[in-house]
Amino acid sequence: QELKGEVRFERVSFFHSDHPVLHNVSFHAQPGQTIGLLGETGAGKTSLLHLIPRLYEKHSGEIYLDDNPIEVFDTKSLRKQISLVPQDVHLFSGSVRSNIAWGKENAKMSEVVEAAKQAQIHSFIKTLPDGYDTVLGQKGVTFSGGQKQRLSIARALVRKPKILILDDSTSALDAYTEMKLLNSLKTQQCTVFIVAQKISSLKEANQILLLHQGKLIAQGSHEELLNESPYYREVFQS
Ligand code: M5T
Ligand code: MG
Repeated sequence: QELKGEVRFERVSFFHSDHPVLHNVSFHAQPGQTIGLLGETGAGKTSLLHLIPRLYEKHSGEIYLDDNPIEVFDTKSLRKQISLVPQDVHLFSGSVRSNIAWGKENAKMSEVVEAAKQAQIHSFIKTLPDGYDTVLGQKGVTFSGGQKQRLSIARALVRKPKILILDDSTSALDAYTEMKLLNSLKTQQCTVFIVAQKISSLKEANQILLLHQGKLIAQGSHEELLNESPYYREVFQS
């Protein structure tokens, strides 16, 4: 089935073996919205996001995608339409182009370039000795942390996902590059989930979900949370 990008959690709880990780989490993301996730290390951000492409099977409560229970989707078609940029970036020692097209080997060159532009890495690639044909690790070409992150975001975008999950994927970007990237994502017809450590990365999000020890302790826009949540103000403001 083709996704529209709506995601709804209703009282979702989740355990890693016997360890409680998420407790009674409810939220509703509309197609095209940007949803920020904030919370201390171990709060459950990655676990919550991994439920969306069904990387974990057993949860209680309900998860709906476009009003259908998530269980009706087969995982293969789901993962085609949901791109997840994991917390740890994996690049291999092939060309820049093949790294971006990884998992979508039939991608046209124009699509690869478009994705790289959206991910704010195109102009850097143009400075490499062989451009998109440059092989990572050869001719002394190495990527910085932030360049790796943008390459892996380009890899996610080339699949033209309906849901894009950025799990701490912009942590190494400067504020200006991050803002340009998030603005370019807004022009996609795509729901974006973004984990960040700083409020400044999430100011423009339609909703921010604030997790604490597996519980959603606040949710709303930046302005709403500033007014309503002392924890938000104190812990993440800097
Ligand atoms: C949430 C525990 C982890 C933590 C909680 C992946 C995984 C996690 N956990 C397990 O017990 N087994 C596992 O296989 O679950 O972890 P998270 O969702 O990874 O938290 P986070 O993404 O908010 O943290 P971080 O550090 O990425 O900001 O108690 O031990
Ligand atoms: Mg995590």
